[in-house]
Amino acid sequence: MKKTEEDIRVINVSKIFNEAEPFINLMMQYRCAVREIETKLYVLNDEYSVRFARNPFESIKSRIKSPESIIEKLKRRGYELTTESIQENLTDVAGIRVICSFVDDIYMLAEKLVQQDDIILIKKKDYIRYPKTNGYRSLHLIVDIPIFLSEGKKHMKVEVQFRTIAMDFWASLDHKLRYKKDIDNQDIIVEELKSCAETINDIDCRMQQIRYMIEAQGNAKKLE
Ligand code: 0O2
Repeated sequence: MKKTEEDIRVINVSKIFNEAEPFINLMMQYRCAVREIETKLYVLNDEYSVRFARNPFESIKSRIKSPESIIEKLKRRGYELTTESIQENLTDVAGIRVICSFVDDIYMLAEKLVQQDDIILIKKKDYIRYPKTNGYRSLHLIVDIPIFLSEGKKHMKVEVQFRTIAMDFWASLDHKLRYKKDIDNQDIIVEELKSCAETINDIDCRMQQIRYMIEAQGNAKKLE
């Protein structure tokens, strides 16, 4: 089969690990783990749309960390550049971002996901209840999920980030700031972003209240 430019790039970078094939295999396994989690989330979304006529999430974005970012993170943290080291030391090679309309749906989906008996919750960081000082809000889970390969079962780690649409909008702008050097008026931008984070939090709460009000009316009508 003809190799794509992307294949060639991954092979070249993976040579740094002195073991191109195991590295490529490992990336394939992380992709499989992402698919497993995505399927679980889509199943929950389908169930809620049929049973309760609503979708708990709006969209899902998934990514496998690029080989360059894997190398950079391992080096920065002083770890070996091996496939074993990737699995032992990095928990965000496979990443899924779940974008919801309402904060309640974030906690509901996260709970339903970790309740499933093949999932093990390794770590939870609740930056919604406890936002970062810059204003960043999201719920992060690191989960262990088995994938079933021809040679047997393998446990993989996946990072799942849950955010509202508004939190995602904020985080993508903040991300640009974090990766751009030499920005003028950095202090003003940081303060402005912090203030926007508070406004967004307020809007998320108000949207949630509106939904409660609409749902309460719907329930009252059913009882009439
Ligand atoms: P990228 O490019 O998005 O992948 P740990 O893994 O627990 O040892 P880490 O990696 O700091 O430490 O974990 P944490 O705090 O859970 O953050 C992981 C990811 O959350 C980041 O990945 C970002 O995607 C996101 N994140 C965390 N803090 C912020 C923030 O202040 N602003 C924005 N926009 N995103 C944030 P990466 O690898 O840093 O980046």
